[in-house]
Amino acid sequence: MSKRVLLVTPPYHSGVVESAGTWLPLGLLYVGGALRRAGYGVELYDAMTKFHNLEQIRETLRDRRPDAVFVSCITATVLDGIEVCRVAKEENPAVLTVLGNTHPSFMWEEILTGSACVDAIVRFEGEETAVELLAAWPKHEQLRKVRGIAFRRDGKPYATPLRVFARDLDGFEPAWDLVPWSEYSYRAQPGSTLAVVSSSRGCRQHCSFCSQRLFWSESWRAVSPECFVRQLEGLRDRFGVDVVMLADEIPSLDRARWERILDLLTTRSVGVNILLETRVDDILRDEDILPRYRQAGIEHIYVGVESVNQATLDLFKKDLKIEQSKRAIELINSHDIISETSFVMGMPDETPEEMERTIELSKYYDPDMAFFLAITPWPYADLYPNVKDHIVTYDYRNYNLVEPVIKPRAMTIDEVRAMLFRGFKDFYTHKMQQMRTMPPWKREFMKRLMHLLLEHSYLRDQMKEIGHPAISDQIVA
Ligand code: B12
Repeated sequence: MSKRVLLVTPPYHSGVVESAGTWLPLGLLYVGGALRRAGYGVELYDAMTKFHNLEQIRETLRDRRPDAVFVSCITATVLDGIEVCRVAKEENPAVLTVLGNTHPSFMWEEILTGSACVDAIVRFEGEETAVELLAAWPKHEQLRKVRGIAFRRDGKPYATPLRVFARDLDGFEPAWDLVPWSEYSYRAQPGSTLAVVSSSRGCRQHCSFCSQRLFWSESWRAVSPECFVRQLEGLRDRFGVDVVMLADEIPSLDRARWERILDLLTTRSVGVNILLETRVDDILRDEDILPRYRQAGIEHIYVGVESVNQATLDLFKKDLKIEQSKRAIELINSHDIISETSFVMGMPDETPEEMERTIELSKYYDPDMAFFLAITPWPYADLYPNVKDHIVTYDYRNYNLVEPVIKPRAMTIDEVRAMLFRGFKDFYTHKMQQMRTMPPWKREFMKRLMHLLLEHSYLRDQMKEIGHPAISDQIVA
């Protein structure tokens, strides 16, 4: 009988992005699709979305009795991912436990040294590697021939040479039918069915605080426009999906391809709302075709501004000027699309005055939504050596862009936390004054979204802590 694999998300919550909706684990679904095509039995268990705790996870594992448990972990979720493996081994010592995604890809040695409950790690792109790993396990001689994995050999962590990324992304298809669709919704659009989809993989930008350029080895590959748009139509027709978040780092990198996608979405009246992230310089480049973005269904664009201090931008290697970011946000706003950006604060040399300036300038930039995030030192990112002496906690659960992990020379951690919160409070108080002048659909959207953030996100508690529940009351009023 072929092996049965359970795909699991770690039971982790940091309450930022998750507050706006429930998001399916696309990476695991891609791996699931490849495993199934290779003949394995596959089930999905999204413990994170179900808000299950470890005891519920234990019961589920007892019930489903998989031969292998595959867990997806970023840095913030890795400790909980390892806990899932521990419980799986307690329930069945013979189960194969495998981790994949960013953190294990880079930190395989640390994990295999410290966590006996993890058997193997799939490094970087997962589809082909996962299939070969399952076929080879547990024969060490065969495992050594599988590219892109790490496991313990003679009791010591051992990694095989890396795999070349697949050339044809059209050949990969997520196991969409494993998804319990009624569980995935975008709360800002009540009654919606939400999917996360991918039209390209990789990043060529050099942002030193981010993991994604390194994860994809500076490459960028794309699904063909026809295949991507067919996928959206399939999700709409088979599962009633009416809103999608693009998981791409930069979907618009290749302008000709991007225009073709916009054309197909429009001429075929796909009718699915699209949320995406892109680069400031792509928005500036596309000024002449921004009306086509809107016609194609794009209703929300996140651009990474990160800092308003040019020196910090240079350290982050963001390669864009403050005025360009301001202009990109203006363009998004003027095309009736929701604009969102984030401001990263808490670098070692940052002062309270600079943070205040960032908060003031966030209003000058004027996105519809702003996030004030704590700089987080992924231990494998280029920025790490510049900030490592200022780290105050090595508990990866705090590495979530919410909790400050770096202490600036001139501030305490509590002061940083308070300043991040001040950013939210000042920005959204200011935003509320503007809401009256927004087009009606945007105003309604903003009301719902701000209410959600303040009711469901980590901000609500902080509001109470400092005795300022007024913002959410004003929004719903
Ligand atoms: C969608 C998304 C989410 C969804 C996650 C849904 C889910 N359950 O997976 C939501 C919105 C909930 C989310 C939340 C957060 N996210 Co997020 N998210 C993304 C995003 C935009 C896309 C990820 C994706 O689907 N990629 C497409 C798939 C195809 O690629 P992939 O995931 O890498 O999967 C491939 C391989 O990694 C591998 N693989 C992956 N998992 C596994 C598992 C196994 C067993 C195997 C064999 C292989 C394998 O195979 C896959 C196919 O090749 C990325 C940014 C980006 N552009 O990638 C950020 C990103 C992953 N998120 C990030 C962060 C920080 C967070 C939050 C902590 C932010 C916050 N404070 O809210 C939270 C954590 C919440 C949580 N509980 O997990 C960071 C992680 C940084 C890091 N290196 O640790 C990223 C990279 C954003 C960034 N640029 O900083 N996120």
